[in-house]
Formats: sequence, structure tokens, C-alpha cells
Amino acid sequence: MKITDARVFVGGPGKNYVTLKIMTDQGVYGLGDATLNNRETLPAAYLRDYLIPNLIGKDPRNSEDIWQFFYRGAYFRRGPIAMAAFGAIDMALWDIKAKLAGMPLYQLFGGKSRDGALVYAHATGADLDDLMESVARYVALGYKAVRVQCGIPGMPTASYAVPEQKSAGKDHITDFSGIIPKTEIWDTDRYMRFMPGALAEVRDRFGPELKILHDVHHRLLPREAAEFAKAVEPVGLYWLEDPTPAEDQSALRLIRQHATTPIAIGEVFNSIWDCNALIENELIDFIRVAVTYAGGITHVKRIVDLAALHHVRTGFHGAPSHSPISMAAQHHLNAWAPNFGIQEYLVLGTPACDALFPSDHALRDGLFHVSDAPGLGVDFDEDEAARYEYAPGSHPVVRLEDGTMWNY
Ligand code: KDG
Ligand code: MG
Repeated sequence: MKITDARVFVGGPGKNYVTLKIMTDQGVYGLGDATLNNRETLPAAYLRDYLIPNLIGKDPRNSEDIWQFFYRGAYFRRGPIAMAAFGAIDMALWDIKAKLAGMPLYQLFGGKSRDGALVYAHATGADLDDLMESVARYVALGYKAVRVQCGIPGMPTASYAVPEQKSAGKDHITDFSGIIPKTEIWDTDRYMRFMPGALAEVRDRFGPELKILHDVHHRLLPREAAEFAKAVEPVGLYWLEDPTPAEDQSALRLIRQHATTPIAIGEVFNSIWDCNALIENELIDFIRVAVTYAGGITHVKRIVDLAALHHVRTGFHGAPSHSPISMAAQHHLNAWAPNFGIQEYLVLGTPACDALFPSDHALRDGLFHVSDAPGLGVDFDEDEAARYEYAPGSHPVVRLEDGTMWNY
């Protein structure tokens, strides 16, 4: 069996999905996702210019060797662009393998460990009342877990994932007016004074059963993060995410020494080498890698197995940036993983998105039910894809009030 061709498509409804389709001489094809938010053309070029020419003629069933060929073969390896490109190939090869077996992908990992996998959505508000309404809407929809972000009184601009105005919601963070970013102003003191109390009010309003998550989005210094994690202990958060920038892993030790609040980190990690020390030293509770830019299923499964040895559960990244293809790969891992925790999942299943990526995966009562179709269980409609093209977009950047650059 041989790979005969592979093509990359960039575009989608309101997003620049990077979709890889690998064709074989037996008519079976596989799909992968290399979407890297606001840098989408780069993994697409890496695939087209360097990887696809090396794929043609290879046996698609040898997904491990093909992964090793690209990873070990790249002298300048790792990093989000390369790992997203490797990841897309890897997903497509697992899709082919499971289609050949006539089985849903999770069967190849060892079958299902659960029927429905817990997901969380993003509740947000310009202020606390607005946030309460947003949380209530998700609870009414059956969600058992919500991530909670809130506008901070006195903060000069809205901050991460918070709308400028009440009732505006905020599912997307990309601004498609161009590649010159907008600026958010950040004030740690105001955040530290307000946010623990806001989280406590959400807990009081919604009771003990709701799983409440919060994303600091890398904004705090290690000592501040330890103080914050300790201050929110009575809230009983399901997790506190990215309290500090991920580069300084010793910060996680300081947080651990001061608080028992569960810590989730890893959405910007690209490899097992970014998180093995955090996992082995049991400094985190949830690992947030994404199959997209952490090298696909082959590599992420290794991370999941390492995490399982150290009581670290999965909480894969699932921001709207990922296409339904990589989300499907994660849903299959979630169905299997003995150390599954939760999946970030925003229902952005607009009719246009469903038409581009048809599937029968289903969300019911806050639990995700993975498709039983052979392979990943997602298809890609090339006629629909022809309607879209790349649109340049950007994340905001963050500065302090005096103009100093800060972490987005
Ligand atoms: O592109 C960046 C987003 O994926 C990120 O900001 C989302 O932090 C995020 C989250 O937890 O979903
Ligand atoms: Mg996050």
C-alpha cells in the first residue's frame, strides 16, 4: 500500500483551518489538522514544501516510522510549526489505519473506557452579572463544567477572553481585521483584588456540583500565582490554568508548595520534552497539550501514558482554533484514556462548519459521545472548502499601563 498524493487546504467559516488530505493507492484517504492560530500559512508551507514530497510512495500503515522519519530526520525539530505539520500527517495516517481496520479509532488504542467524556465550555462576562448569566446559560444547556472569565473593575481594557460590552459573549479571540494586533492593558493588582471573590460568588450561586475552571493565561509572576492559587482554595476549582508563563517550570513548584488548587498547563507545549519534568515531579494535575501542535496522536499518546504514571489527567486544549478533525482525534483519545480528565469543547458547530466537516460525533448533557464510524469519524467536503480562502488575523498583545510588554 502506498501514499499517492497529499493536499493542503487553508480556510474555513470564520477561521483559517489547515486541513491535510492524504490519498492512497487503495482509495482510502486520511484527514489531518495543522491549524496553528494566526500562523496558519506556516505549517501549510512546511507540509507542502518539505513533508508531502517525502510522503509520496511511503506505506501509510507505518505511521510510527513516518513520525520518526520526520521528527528525527529534522535537524531543526520541535516547535509549534513543525509539530503541527507532523501532527496533521500523523492524524491522517491513524485515520487511514482505522478505516482499513473498519473500526472507530478508539478501538485501536484499546477501546472505550467511558461512554461520554466530560467537556467544559467558556462562560464569560464584561462584569459579574454578565458572567452569572453566561454560566447560567451553559448550566441550562446541561454543561457540568464551565471555564469562568470576567471583566475586572477598573481594568483599562477587557482582558483575555472577556468581552468589551455586556451580553457580547466572546468565543473567538482572533481579530480578522489584519495581522497588526490590538492591545489589551493588564493590571495584576486589580485582577488579584477582584478575581478570587468573583470565583467565590460563582461557587455560591451555582453550588458545589458545578466544576469551575479559570484561565490566568500566563499573566502572573510565580509568587503572585502562588498567592492566587491559595486565595481560591475555598472555591474548590476544578483547575487553575496557565497561572504563569510555561517556560519557567520551576514556578510550578512554588505554586505547589503553597496551594492545593489543581493546576492545568500545556496548551503551548509541543513535545513530551516540554512537560516530562512537570509530570514526573507531579507539579501539575492536568496536561493540556493538543494533538494538533504536539505532534499528533502518536506523540500525544506517549504524553498521556507518561501522565498516567504520575496521577496527571488529560485536559486537552480545545479552543475554537482547532478544526473538527483534530478535535475528533482528541475525542477518540478521550474515549480511551484511563487518565482522562476533561475536554475543552466549544460548540461552534455552525451549519457552515458542519457542511465543511460532516460528522456524527455528538454532545449530550455536557458529555461528548464519539462517533462509531471507521477512522476519525469526520469527513471533509472539498466543494465547500473551495468557498473559503485564508484571511489574515491576530491575537491581541498585552501591555501594562506604563507601556511595558506583558504575556498574552
Ligand atoms: O490561540 C490561542 C488560544 O488557543 C488560547 O488563547 C485559548 O487559552 C486558551 C484556552 O484555554 O482555550
Ligand atoms: Mg488556556
